[in-house]
Amino acid sequence: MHGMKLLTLAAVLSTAFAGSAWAAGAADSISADQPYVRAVPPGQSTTAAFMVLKNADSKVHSVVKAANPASKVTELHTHTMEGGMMKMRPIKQIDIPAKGEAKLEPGGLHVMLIDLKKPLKEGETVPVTLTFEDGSSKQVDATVKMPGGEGQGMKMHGK
Ligand SMILES: [Cu+2]
Repeated sequence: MHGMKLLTLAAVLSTAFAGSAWAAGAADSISADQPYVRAVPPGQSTTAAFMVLKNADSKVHSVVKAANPASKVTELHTHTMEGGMMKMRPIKQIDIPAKGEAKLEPGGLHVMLIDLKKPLKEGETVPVTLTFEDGSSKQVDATVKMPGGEGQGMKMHGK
């Protein structure tokens, strides 16, 4: 009887501890505004997801991984100027400043969707899962939209 009580108490304590640890997770501090995936013509097998990530916390958080069911590969990318040409390259993480935001937008940071499993239809939703530096994660539902007249940066990615 006595042993049972101790076990129960230990379980309650560990649950409470885990609960508070997760409550302070990065995912709880981050929100995603206006997430969308760029609609691409049939035959184009890569596209990208854009959004504004906002950090309500007083310390920096980082997206270290992204995943989605619509493409075989998902990467975090940025654009850099190389010899007067805009080029995309994979990056390890996207930092979201304390009480600040990180803009994922055409010509800048983005989540790259490589090797689409099937063509994406406008209006369709792609659930993008972002994983943060502490292992917490968040699902962001991105709507497939036609590009609003931005540049054609995606073309340089090849494939
Ligand atoms: Cu890219």
